[in-house]
Amino acid sequence: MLLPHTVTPVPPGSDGEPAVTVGGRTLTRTELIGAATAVAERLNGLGVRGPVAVWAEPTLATVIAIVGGLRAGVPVVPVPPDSGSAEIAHVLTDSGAQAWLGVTPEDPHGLPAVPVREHARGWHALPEPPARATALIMYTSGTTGAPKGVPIRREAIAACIDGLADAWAWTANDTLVHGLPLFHVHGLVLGVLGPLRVGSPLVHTGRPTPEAYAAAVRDHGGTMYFGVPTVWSRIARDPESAAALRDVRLLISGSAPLPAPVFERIRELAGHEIVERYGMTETLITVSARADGERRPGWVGLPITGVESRIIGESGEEAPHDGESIGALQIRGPMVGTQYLGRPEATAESWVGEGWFDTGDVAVIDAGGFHRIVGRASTDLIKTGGFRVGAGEIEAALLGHADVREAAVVGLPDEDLGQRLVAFVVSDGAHDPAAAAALTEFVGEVLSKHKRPREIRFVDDLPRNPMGKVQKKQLLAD
Ligand code: MCA
Ligand code: AMP
Repeated sequence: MLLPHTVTPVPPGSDGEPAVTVGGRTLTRTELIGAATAVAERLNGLGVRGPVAVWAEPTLATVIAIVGGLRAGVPVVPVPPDSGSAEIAHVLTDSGAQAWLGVTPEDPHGLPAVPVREHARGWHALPEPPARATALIMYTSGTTGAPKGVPIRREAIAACIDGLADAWAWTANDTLVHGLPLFHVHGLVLGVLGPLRVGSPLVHTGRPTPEAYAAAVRDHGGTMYFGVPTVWSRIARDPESAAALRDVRLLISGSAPLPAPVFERIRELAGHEIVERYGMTETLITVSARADGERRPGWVGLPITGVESRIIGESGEEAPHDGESIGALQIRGPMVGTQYLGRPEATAESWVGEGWFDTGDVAVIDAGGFHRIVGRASTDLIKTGGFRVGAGEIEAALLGHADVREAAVVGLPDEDLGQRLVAFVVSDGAHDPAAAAALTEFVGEVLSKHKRPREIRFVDDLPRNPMGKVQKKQLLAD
């Protein structure tokens, strides 16, 4: 049995079936279990009990490393392979990572590396770690400061995947296709551990391009597709690729709001109403439209099995579920996390008692229980191409540059990315395109490539209120 809390037993007779295909190369379930068990045996042999970092490139070796860590009961910390120096150092220190598992970055920060061998096999029966044990530590941005670690329990992963399997009628007969990064909940928990638990093969396309999604229907018989809204809006602009998805079973969107025009265009071109679902790193996926139910553009569906939700109005009282009243969305359920790693204050701010998590999203719920996400309470958490980025961390990175005196980052509306990172900068240096490019590059070296501003606007000063606080609403109106 492979990871009973996170992955179900192999369906009878399916050992030789493809389990995971990445970059055109495939491992059967037997091969994956053997290779991951060899990793787990190695970790046990070396006495590694603490967290292990995985450089989460989209490769078979990454999948083996992560499943191996889970088999050994050692928390896995996926590190974005486009991370800059400060971000890697932060994630390693904050998580207390003891080793790299598999590939290491250029600067491994003094940590030892435990090799991952694709062709090694181990067959020991390993004891199952407790259901409450931490499977993954995932890093996610807040409005200010460095990203926070979220410990994700084995039982939370199991509850999330089982709830989604029910909502989407997801079975071992499906073939899941996506090309999302393996260092976030979407691509990793849903996108890799999901198919392993359900028993459906995974085809990872490397990058989520329209052409690759279309080709996976022909080459692999894909039936279920995951994408962030940017992926679906690119497919909506590529009629040929969209038409290739006509006969698949389900198209699913999440991580950011799916624009209604994209929903409509995909319906026209592919004959599908996209299933939208909502979640967070801290809660995993909690709300979704159902495969056998209504899919309403602009709405994210119903709580999945075991989830309770409520909206809290400005008075602090629960707002009615009338489809119009707006409130702060709070969630609780078996897939919801319990804390930010080593941050009791931030934990107390977001976990507000009795298991309720305050999402920071503002929502409406209708009488039938359908949810609509209206927006975020803070303009400082930005979603760009489905990536969650804190304005504060980019501002801090920019202020680390010798020329920068002041910086304010906002997310401006963008047809392709949902929001586009724009930095307003007061600089002592040159105010030309070369200086802007140098600042962009600087952010990419310190943080991650996907946190680079798309645009730098040099200004003489930032709009501030009498208290000296930057008026971001004014920047957003620019
Ligand atoms: C990007 N480029 C730049 C800049 N930004 N160049 C200069 N300056 C910049 N500021 C470059 C890129 O490196 C790339 O170059 C080219 O421009 C195009 O970039 P981009 O437009 O970003 O497109 P992309 O690289 O194709 O990426 C789009 C994407 C990506 C594939 C949709 O954003 C993505 O993978 N998003 C998924 C995020 C995700 O999984 N989120 C889940 C978290 P070159 O072409 O040379 O490389 S949310 C979650 O887990 C919860 C629980 C949930 O609900 O799901
Ligand atoms: P992350 O922790 O990176 O997964 O980001 C979580 C945030 O993404 C949520 O708090 C929402 O703001 C946003 N989000 C995720 N799914 C959706 C969706 N379907 N519609 C609107 N926003 C979403």
